[in-house]
Amino acid sequence: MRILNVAAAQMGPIQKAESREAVVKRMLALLAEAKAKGADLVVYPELALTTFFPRYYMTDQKDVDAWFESAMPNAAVQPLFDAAAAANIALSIGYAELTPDGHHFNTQILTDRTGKIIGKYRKIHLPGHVEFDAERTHQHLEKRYFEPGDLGFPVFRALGGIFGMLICNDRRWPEAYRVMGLQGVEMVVLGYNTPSVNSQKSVEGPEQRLFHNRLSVQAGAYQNSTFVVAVAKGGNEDGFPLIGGSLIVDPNGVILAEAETEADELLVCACDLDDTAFGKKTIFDFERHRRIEHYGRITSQTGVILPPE
Ligand code: CDV
Repeated sequence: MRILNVAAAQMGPIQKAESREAVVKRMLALLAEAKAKGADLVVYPELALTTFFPRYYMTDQKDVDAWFESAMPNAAVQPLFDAAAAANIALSIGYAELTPDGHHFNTQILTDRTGKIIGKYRKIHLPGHVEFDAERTHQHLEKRYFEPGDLGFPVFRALGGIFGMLICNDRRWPEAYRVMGLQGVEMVVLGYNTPSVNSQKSVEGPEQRLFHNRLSVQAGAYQNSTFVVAVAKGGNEDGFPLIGGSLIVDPNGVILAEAETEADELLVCACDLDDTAFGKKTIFDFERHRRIEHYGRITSQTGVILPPE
């Protein structure tokens, strides 16, 4: 048995005017609860330190850069790293990363139990658009503010297991999970900010969004025999509602825990990483059953959806 107590630290809304210091206080409260419940790892959402700023159209790069972190940890976040290290708890946190040479990424990190960053993932599937789009009910400008991640889908040996990270829209892409599945991933941690209504299809509301969230997380888990810990930022951010629905799923695709609110809420599950072994040895034995000669379209750029005749 390799038991890991994982905590999904769902966060309620963060308003535009809220400071990082105020947000970190909330993250510390979730960490304290996680410590009391014996957590080994606490996972926070995508862009956990600020409101979901890609909904705002900005033209001045200084205004954009104000949402980014040029160091991690930094003064505002250091208390969280210190408290986690004192509690012997590892962290995974999403934030907007500005690199020393001026690149902008939507990033998730994994620390060890001492607060040392041992893994980094930069979001690859950036949804949304580059320019203001009046056709949409609300804007989603990730393509304007971030570059696609340049690190691939790496996995990291940590906490006695093999960990990978995804960020939000990535969870809808089976090949993103698969690349980590092929590296033996045992737990995928991911954060998300999913608007409650599809900006391009307003009949698609929260029920449908929650359904697709569960569907993509449960399928990713089952199809790669891995735990998946999916953590939302939910609730109403300055008039823009986000789904909650954080969930922890086992390697059979079964939901072990699911958030009941759209507020700050902690889910903790004891996950036996050895439970990933059966599926990996049997149906998902990639060496024996994989047929890569038929998968060319995934990497050849020839995938097109044909219009109806
Ligand atoms: N932050 C995201 O990547 N959100 C997308 C929305 C825009 C569809 C998501 O996949 O949830």
